[in-house]
Amino acid sequence: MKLYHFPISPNSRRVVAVLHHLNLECELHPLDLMQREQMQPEFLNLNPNHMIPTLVDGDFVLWESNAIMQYLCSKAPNNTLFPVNPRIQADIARWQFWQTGHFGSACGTFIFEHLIKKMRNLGEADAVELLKGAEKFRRFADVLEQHLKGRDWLVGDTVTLADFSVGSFLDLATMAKYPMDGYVEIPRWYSAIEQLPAWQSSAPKNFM
Ligand SMILES: N[C@@H](CCC(=O)N[C@@H](CS)C(=O)NCC(=O)O)C(=O)O
Repeated sequence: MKLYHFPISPNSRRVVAVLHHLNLECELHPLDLMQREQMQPEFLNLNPNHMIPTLVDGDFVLWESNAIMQYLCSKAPNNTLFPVNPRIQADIARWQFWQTGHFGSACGTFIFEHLIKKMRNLGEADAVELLKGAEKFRRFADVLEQHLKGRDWLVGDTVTLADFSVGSFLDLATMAKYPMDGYVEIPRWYSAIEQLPAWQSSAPKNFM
């Protein structure tokens, strides 16, 4: 298998963490998004959205990080990240969709305004966008905070794909200045993710 990725992207990192957690063999092929390497014709043939992560497994090409994570679990029977149980899988998928549709896009405003603009010399952060972003962030972070009360992990009593998917965006919380004040459960839960060997070994090297 071969994974096209960009190490600092949370969408990439969570896939790499799953590869490490499951001990799966996979060649990691970084694409430098700052150099627009995702626009190369060979890559566009694999993913016309020009987005990483993208997995190639023989003649099967898969994009969308959460789909890739689920697919990787099918390669490791009896894994506990995505156990073969319809309700548990639906619960995990619920958080993965929630991350993509809501929480990740709320974090995305801060990543764009505070990190990407800096990396690409696109000017100062826009105060109006940050205000709108903070409202959206709090709406969904409040749901996460509430859910985590009395729980170690998002689904059941062990780490699952849900934690890697939702947690992946928190690695940029300080650098991208998410409005984290007042939250207690979210940092507690994320620090448990940070202790996982697979999360540690998936960390981007030499970033900013
Ligand atoms: N929903 C997608 C999002 C992937 C995504 O947003 N990738 C970004 C980097 S974080 C990307 O490749 N951007 C390059 C581009 O849009 O040209 C997933 O979960 O895989």
